[in-house]
Amino acid sequence: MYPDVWGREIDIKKEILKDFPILGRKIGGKRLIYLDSTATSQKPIQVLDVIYEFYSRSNSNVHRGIYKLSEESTEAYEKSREKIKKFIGARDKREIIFTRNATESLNLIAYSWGSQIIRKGDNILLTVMEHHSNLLPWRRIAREKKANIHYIGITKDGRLDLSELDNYSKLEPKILAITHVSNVLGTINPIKDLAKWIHDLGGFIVVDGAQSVPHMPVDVNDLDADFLVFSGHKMLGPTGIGVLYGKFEILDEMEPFLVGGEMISRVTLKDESWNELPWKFEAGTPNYVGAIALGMAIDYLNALGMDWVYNHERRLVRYALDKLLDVPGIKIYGPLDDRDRGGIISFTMDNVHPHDIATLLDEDGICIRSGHHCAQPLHDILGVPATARASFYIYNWEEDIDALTASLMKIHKLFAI
Ligand code: 7TS
Repeated sequence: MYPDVWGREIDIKKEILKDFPILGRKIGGKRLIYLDSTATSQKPIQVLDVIYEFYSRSNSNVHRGIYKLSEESTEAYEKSREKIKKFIGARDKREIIFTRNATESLNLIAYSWGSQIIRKGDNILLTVMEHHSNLLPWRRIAREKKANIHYIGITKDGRLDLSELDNYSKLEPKILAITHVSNVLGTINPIKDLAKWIHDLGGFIVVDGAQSVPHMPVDVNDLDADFLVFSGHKMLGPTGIGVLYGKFEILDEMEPFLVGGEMISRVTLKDESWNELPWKFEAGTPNYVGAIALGMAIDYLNALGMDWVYNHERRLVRYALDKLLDVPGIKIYGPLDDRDRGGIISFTMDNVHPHDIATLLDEDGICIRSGHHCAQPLHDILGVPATARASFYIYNWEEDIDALTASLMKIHKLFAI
């Protein structure tokens, strides 16, 4: 039992499951068990309703009309920005830029700011556990500017190898671009310590929060992150809406990424000047309905409380690690300690390809992802081309893990030599 926002005791499990219509679906006659929230989360009815309601009642473009509908749209859009600001502990709502997703946010930072501050011979520090989205934009800018890329490696148990930091200190990296939580290993990285480290060296930290912001309390001021990015669709929101947080003084100095409508202050036939923050970075008609629906997703998460979300997943991870380690032939990647691990478990099974695992689990209604999860360099280091990955969110419970374990036991028997 759990107190709801009004302090009533409710059965939280029933309440949550009732909010996700898709989870009532059957796959091949079996209950749908969704264990792929790292790729994208499911959406509660409250978020779906906002989208329908908004298009049915208030739809009109933002920041343009001076008629009632347009004022309503603009107000709802900007209110959502305010909610996001509070959710991640930003100081000023001008520090919140709406983008399409984490990938676009990272490209924006690398393209606009990276190209302003990176010079020939500079050092950019990444980690070997980055998603391609936090790897390729930096590699491109490094190639263009003739800068150097370096990678912090990992230990055998899938944590960052912090013993390498002394060597990197000597290089005085200008940027450390790092994921908060690995989408393969589940490792939660010590961002606060690393921010202090890079700031003491005169550099900046870009935090990929795609797998942290949906799952745990994140406070940009506490972390002292210069930038933080995340995607709405991984945190109960719709696709096509993402966020870029940046410290005001940095964003203010940055040149825009895309140019065109809405991001200007004045255009003549000869020259132009840019709009104020945050609109300088929001060229063209934004996904305002997506932003408003993301605001509702944040209301939903806030009603549960991010501490509850984090503790719920941590309990599931502990339970899953214990259960899965009992399946013969299974190898789990990443830390086996639930204290610094998010709700993501990648694994392989002797004699079975991860794609076969995913296909066979699908026959039991269980959705997991298999492949390299857009982290191919990390898989090279792990020495496997692919892994199977189960991941958890607020609508998963121990019975989902029991079902996963039972199916994996069956698969092991099928392939046992
Ligand atoms: N960074 C991390 C750490 C991610 O896990 C992902 C998506 C992204 C960035 C990119 O997010 P997007 O919304 O811009 O696509 N990760 C995954 C995954 O692990 N499986 O599917 C998408």
